[in-house]
Amino acid sequence: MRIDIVSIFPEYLAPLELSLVGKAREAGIVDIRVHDLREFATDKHRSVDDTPYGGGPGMVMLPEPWGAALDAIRTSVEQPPVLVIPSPSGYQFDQEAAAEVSDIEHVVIACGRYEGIDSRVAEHYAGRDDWAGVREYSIGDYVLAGGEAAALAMVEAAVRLKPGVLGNADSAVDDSFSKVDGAALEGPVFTRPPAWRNLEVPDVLLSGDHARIDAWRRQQAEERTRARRPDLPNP
Ligand code: 6GU
Repeated sequence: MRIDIVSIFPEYLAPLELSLVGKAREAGIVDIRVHDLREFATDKHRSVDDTPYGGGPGMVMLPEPWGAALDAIRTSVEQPPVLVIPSPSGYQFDQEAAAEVSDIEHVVIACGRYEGIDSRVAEHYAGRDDWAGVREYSIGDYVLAGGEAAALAMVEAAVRLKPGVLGNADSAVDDSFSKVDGAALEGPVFTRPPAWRNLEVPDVLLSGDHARIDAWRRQQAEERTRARRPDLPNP
Protein backbone atom coordinates (compact mmCIF):
# COMPACT_ATOMS: atom_id res chain seq x y z
CA MET A 1 0.00 0.00 0.00
CA ARG A 2 1.17 3.54 -0.76
CA ILE A 3 0.15 6.69 1.11
CA ASP A 4 1.12 10.21 -0.02
CA ILE A 5 0.42 13.03 2.44
CA VAL A 6 0.46 16.69 1.37
CA SER A 7 0.73 19.40 4.04
CA ILE A 8 2.19 22.86 4.66
CA PHE A 9 3.68 21.31 7.85
CA PRO A 10 5.42 18.15 6.63
CA GLU A 11 7.30 17.92 9.99
CA TYR A 12 3.92 17.36 11.64
CA LEU A 13 3.91 13.89 10.07
CA ALA A 14 7.27 12.85 11.58
CA PRO A 15 5.60 10.48 14.13
CA LEU A 16 4.78 8.19 11.20
CA GLU A 17 8.41 7.05 11.47
CA LEU A 18 7.76 5.62 14.95
CA SER A 19 6.13 2.62 16.55
CA LEU A 20 3.68 0.44 14.64
CA VAL A 21 3.49 2.56 11.47
CA GLY A 22 7.28 3.03 11.42
CA LYS A 23 7.75 -0.74 11.66
CA ALA A 24 5.17 -1.37 8.92
CA ARG A 25 7.14 1.01 6.69
CA GLU A 26 10.43 -0.77 7.46
CA ALA A 27 8.76 -4.11 6.70
CA GLY A 28 7.66 -2.77 3.28
CA ILE A 29 3.95 -3.15 4.11
CA VAL A 30 3.28 0.54 3.55
CA ASP A 31 5.20 3.16 1.55
CA ILE A 32 4.47 6.61 3.04
CA ARG A 33 5.66 9.81 1.35
CA VAL A 34 5.16 13.29 2.78
CA HIS A 35 5.10 16.37 0.52
CA ASP A 36 5.32 20.10 1.28
CA LEU A 37 2.39 21.92 -0.38
CA ARG A 38 4.40 25.16 -0.45
CA GLU A 39 6.73 23.64 -3.06
CA PHE A 40 3.75 23.74 -5.42
CA ALA A 41 2.84 27.38 -4.74
CA THR A 42 3.04 29.46 -7.91
CA ASP A 43 3.51 33.09 -6.80
CA LYS A 44 6.72 34.65 -5.47
CA HIS A 45 5.39 34.68 -1.88
CA ARG A 46 4.60 30.93 -2.03
CA SER A 47 1.00 31.71 -1.02
CA VAL A 48 -1.28 28.81 -0.19
CA ASP A 49 -4.35 30.69 1.07
CA ASP A 50 -6.58 33.72 0.45
CA THR A 51 -9.72 35.36 1.90
CA PRO A 52 -13.03 33.54 1.41
CA TYR A 53 -15.46 34.66 -1.33
CA GLY A 54 -18.64 35.89 0.31
CA GLY A 55 -16.75 37.11 3.36
CA GLY A 56 -16.37 35.54 6.78
CA PRO A 57 -13.53 34.76 9.15
CA GLY A 58 -10.26 33.03 8.36
CA MET A 59 -8.60 32.00 5.13
CA VAL A 60 -9.30 29.36 2.49
CA MET A 61 -6.59 27.29 0.80
CA LEU A 62 -6.01 28.16 -2.86
CA PRO A 63 -6.93 25.52 -5.44
CA GLU A 64 -3.85 26.08 -7.66
CA PRO A 65 -1.15 24.70 -5.31
CA TRP A 66 -3.41 21.74 -4.49
CA GLY A 67 -4.00 21.01 -8.18
CA ALA A 68 -0.26 21.17 -8.90
CA ALA A 69 0.66 18.92 -5.93
CA LEU A 70 -2.01 16.32 -6.60
CA ASP A 71 -1.31 16.22 -10.35
CA ALA A 72 2.43 15.71 -9.65
CA ILE A 73 1.65 12.76 -7.37
CA ARG A 74 -0.76 11.30 -9.95
CA THR A 75 1.90 11.57 -12.68
CA SER A 76 4.35 9.56 -10.53
CA VAL A 77 2.12 6.44 -10.46
CA GLU A 78 0.34 4.20 -12.98
CA GLN A 79 -2.93 3.45 -11.16
CA PRO A 80 -5.66 5.87 -10.02
CA PRO A 81 -5.33 6.80 -6.32
CA VAL A 82 -8.13 7.64 -3.89
CA LEU A 83 -8.03 11.22 -2.55
CA VAL A 84 -8.78 11.53 1.17
CA ILE A 85 -9.50 15.01 2.55
CA PRO A 86 -9.61 15.31 6.35
CA SER A 87 -12.35 17.78 7.27
CA PRO A 88 -14.59 18.44 10.28
CA SER A 89 -17.42 18.53 7.69
CA GLY A 90 -16.57 15.07 6.36
CA TYR A 91 -18.17 11.64 6.70
CA GLN A 92 -17.42 9.91 10.00
CA PHE A 93 -14.04 8.15 9.97
CA ASP A 94 -14.99 5.09 12.03
CA GLN A 95 -13.57 1.56 12.21
CA GLU A 96 -15.47 0.59 9.06
CA ALA A 97 -13.92 3.53 7.15
CA ALA A 98 -10.49 2.57 8.52
CA ALA A 99 -10.95 -0.97 7.15
CA GLU A 100 -12.01 0.41 3.74
CA VAL A 101 -8.98 2.73 3.58
CA SER A 102 -6.65 -0.13 4.61
CA ASP A 103 -7.77 -2.02 1.47
CA ILE A 104 -6.96 0.82 -0.96
CA GLU A 105 -3.71 0.35 -2.92
CA HIS A 106 -2.87 4.09 -3.13
CA VAL A 107 -4.27 6.83 -0.90
CA VAL A 108 -3.36 10.53 -1.21
CA ILE A 109 -4.22 12.59 1.89
CA ALA A 110 -4.66 16.36 1.40
CA CYS A 111 -4.22 18.10 4.76
CA GLY A 112 -5.90 21.50 4.81
CA ARG A 113 -5.29 24.29 7.33
CA TYR A 114 -7.25 27.49 8.01
CA GLU A 115 -10.95 27.22 7.05
CA GLY A 116 -10.30 24.39 4.61
CA ILE A 117 -9.48 23.86 0.91
CA ASP A 118 -11.40 25.60 -1.90
CA SER A 119 -14.28 23.15 -2.53
CA ARG A 120 -13.55 22.92 -6.25
CA VAL A 121 -10.51 20.75 -5.47
CA ALA A 122 -12.70 17.91 -4.10
CA GLU A 123 -15.20 18.42 -6.94
CA HIS A 124 -12.48 18.35 -9.62
CA TYR A 125 -10.81 15.13 -8.43
CA ALA A 126 -14.18 13.42 -7.80
CA GLY A 127 -15.04 13.94 -11.47
CA ARG A 128 -11.83 12.55 -12.98
CA ASP A 129 -11.49 8.96 -14.16
CA ASP A 130 -7.72 9.00 -13.57
CA TRP A 131 -8.55 9.23 -9.82
CA ALA A 132 -10.41 6.50 -7.92
CA GLY A 133 -12.66 8.85 -5.93
CA VAL A 134 -12.61 11.47 -3.20
CA ARG A 135 -13.52 10.82 0.44
CA GLU A 136 -13.87 13.64 2.98
CA TYR A 137 -13.58 12.28 6.51
CA SER A 138 -13.95 13.75 10.02
CA ILE A 139 -12.31 11.96 12.95
CA GLY A 140 -14.77 13.30 15.55
CA ASP A 141 -17.10 16.09 16.63
CA TYR A 142 -14.55 18.76 17.51
CA VAL A 143 -12.54 21.18 15.39
CA LEU A 144 -8.80 20.78 14.86
CA ALA A 145 -6.50 23.48 13.49
CA GLY A 146 -5.76 21.38 10.42
CA GLY A 147 -5.95 17.95 8.83
CA GLU A 148 -2.51 16.73 9.95
CA ALA A 149 -3.49 15.30 13.35
CA ALA A 150 -6.50 13.66 11.68
CA ALA A 151 -4.23 12.20 8.97
CA LEU A 152 -1.98 10.71 11.67
CA ALA A 153 -5.02 9.08 13.28
CA MET A 154 -6.44 7.78 10.00
CA VAL A 155 -3.10 6.36 8.80
CA GLU A 156 -2.50 4.55 12.10
CA ALA A 157 -6.05 3.14 12.21
CA ALA A 158 -5.75 1.87 8.62
CA VAL A 159 -2.17 0.57 8.70
CA ARG A 160 -2.68 -1.50 11.86
CA LEU A 161 -5.37 -3.46 9.98
CA LYS A 162 -2.97 -4.52 7.20
CA PRO A 163 -1.97 -8.20 7.31
CA GLY A 164 1.40 -8.65 9.04
CA VAL A 165 1.32 -5.40 11.02
CA LEU A 166 -0.07 -6.55 14.38
CA GLY A 167 2.03 -9.01 16.40
CA ASN A 168 -0.98 -11.09 17.36
CA ALA A 169 -3.02 -11.89 14.25
CA ASP A 170 -6.22 -11.80 16.35
CA SER A 171 -5.69 -8.44 18.05
CA ALA A 172 -7.71 -6.44 15.51
CA VAL A 173 -10.68 -8.81 15.76
CA ASP A 174 -11.87 -8.05 19.32
CA ASP A 175 -11.01 -4.33 19.27
CA SER A 176 -13.58 -1.83 20.39
CA PHE A 177 -15.78 -0.90 17.38
CA SER A 178 -14.97 -3.99 15.29
CA LYS A 179 -18.16 -5.26 13.66
CA VAL A 180 -17.11 -8.86 14.42
CA ASP A 181 -17.62 -8.23 18.12
CA GLY A 182 -20.96 -6.44 17.70
CA ALA A 183 -19.37 -2.98 18.09
CA ALA A 184 -19.43 -2.87 21.92
CA LEU A 185 -16.54 -1.13 23.71
CA GLU A 186 -13.91 -3.32 25.31
CA GLY A 187 -14.11 -3.74 29.07
CA PRO A 188 -11.34 -3.23 31.65
CA VAL A 189 -8.02 -5.11 31.41
CA PHE A 190 -5.50 -6.13 34.10
CA THR A 191 -1.98 -7.51 34.47
CA ARG A 192 0.42 -8.19 37.38
CA PRO A 193 0.55 -7.60 40.28
CA PRO A 194 -2.72 -9.14 41.58
CA ALA A 195 -3.00 -6.33 44.16
CA TRP A 196 -1.77 -2.76 43.52
CA ARG A 197 -2.34 0.19 45.90
CA ASN A 198 -5.11 -1.74 47.61
CA LEU A 199 -6.86 -2.48 44.30
CA GLU A 200 -7.36 -6.17 43.43
CA VAL A 201 -7.70 -7.85 40.05
CA PRO A 202 -11.22 -9.35 39.83
CA ASP A 203 -11.07 -12.96 41.13
CA VAL A 204 -12.76 -14.38 38.05
CA LEU A 205 -9.76 -13.44 35.89
CA LEU A 206 -7.47 -15.55 38.12
CA SER A 207 -9.90 -18.51 38.18
CA GLY A 208 -8.73 -20.25 35.01
CA ASP A 209 -12.42 -20.86 34.16
CA HIS A 210 -12.50 -19.59 30.57
CA ALA A 211 -16.27 -19.83 30.15
CA ARG A 212 -16.77 -17.68 33.26
CA ILE A 213 -14.03 -15.27 32.13
CA ASP A 214 -15.66 -14.84 28.69
CA ALA A 215 -19.09 -14.24 30.25
CA TRP A 216 -17.64 -11.69 32.72
CA ARG A 217 -15.80 -9.83 29.97
CA ARG A 218 -18.92 -9.68 27.80
CA GLN A 219 -20.98 -8.32 30.72
CA GLN A 220 -18.32 -5.69 31.56
CA ALA A 221 -18.11 -4.61 27.89
CA GLU A 222 -21.89 -4.25 27.64
CA GLU A 223 -22.12 -2.29 30.92
CA ARG A 224 -19.37 0.08 29.81
CA THR A 225 -20.94 0.57 26.38
CA ARG A 226 -24.33 1.38 27.97
CA ALA A 227 -22.71 3.93 30.29
CA ARG A 228 -20.23 5.59 27.95
CA ARG A 229 -21.62 5.13 24.45
CA PRO A 230 -25.38 4.58 24.51
CA ASP A 231 -25.34 5.53 20.81
CA LEU A 232 -23.40 2.35 19.87
CA PRO A 233 -24.99 -1.05 19.17
CA ASN A 234 -24.77 -3.19 22.31
CA PRO A 235 -26.02 -6.77 21.84
CL1 6GU B 1 -10.43 15.60 9.69
N1 6GU B 1 -9.97 18.13 10.33
C1 6GU B 1 -10.12 19.18 11.14
N2 6GU B 1 -9.51 20.32 10.81
N3 6GU B 1 -10.83 19.15 12.24
C2 6GU B 1 -11.42 18.00 12.52
C3 6GU B 1 -11.31 16.86 11.75
C4 6GU B 1 -10.57 16.96 10.64
N4 6GU B 1 -12.01 15.87 12.31
C5 6GU B 1 -12.53 16.39 13.40
N5 6GU B 1 -12.18 17.66 13.55
